[in-house]
Amino acid sequence: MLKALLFDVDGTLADTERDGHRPAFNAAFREFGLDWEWDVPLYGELLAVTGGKERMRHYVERHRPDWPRPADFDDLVAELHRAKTRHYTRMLAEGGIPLRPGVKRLLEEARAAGLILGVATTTTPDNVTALLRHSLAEDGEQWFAVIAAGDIVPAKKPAPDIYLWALERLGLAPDECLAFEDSENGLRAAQAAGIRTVVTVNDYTRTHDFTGALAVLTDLGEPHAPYTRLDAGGSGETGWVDVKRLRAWYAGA
Ligand code: XBP
Ligand code: MG
Repeated sequence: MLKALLFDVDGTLADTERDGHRPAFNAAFREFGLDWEWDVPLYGELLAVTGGKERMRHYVERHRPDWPRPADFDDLVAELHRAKTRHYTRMLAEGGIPLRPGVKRLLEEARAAGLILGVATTTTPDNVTALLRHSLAEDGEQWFAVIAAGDIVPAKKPAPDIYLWALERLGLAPDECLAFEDSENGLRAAQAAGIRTVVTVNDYTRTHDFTGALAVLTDLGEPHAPYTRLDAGGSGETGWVDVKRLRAWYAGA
């Protein structure tokens, strides 16, 4: 029986990467006097590495091999990342980044239907709290029975660890849940944990390989702005994701 919905955050609940995380990284680089600048296409490449600290290390290795690394490079990365989190959460508090279409509607409906809600993300816990508070509801954090985020597991997506951690906390089996993801790394993580997954693509991820997803959609859709289904299983279908539709997909209808 379907008991819980587990949500990725970045790219799934909101389009946070291009206009949230990316400028926050750049603001941190400027603050530290670094001439690193992540433009939109470069950031798309860097997203292959999940986790902000891991992404910065990867950038230096791949794109700035001649940059003289200080002896305390790991400390610098940690400091940069703290600054980036500060910039990012301030951006959310100041104007917010809106939730994607259908997200708030589905969360409200799922709660009312008695489904358990959870978060499984590689991003920093403070970022999740800020997004839920400023873009969902003042008490948005309380809507979720578990918030699995950041460094609580050492191996980030596509490793299944963050999902396995959330399942253990909830005391649920993978086949009692559905996951929501926007990226191939996210889908692989959920699949490796044995959780069937609905994918909503965005500009950075629409060319990813989503083989094995339960459904691949433009977004969750609203009655006045329906999604288009992109996977071969239901290509061209339009609609909006509600609990009834999720239960049908879950049951294999
Ligand atoms: C999200 C990420 C994160 C964010 C930045 O991936 O990869 O690294 O880009 O967050 P997913 P931090 O949506 O698959 O969870 O800087 O806090 O790591
Ligand atoms: Mg994501």
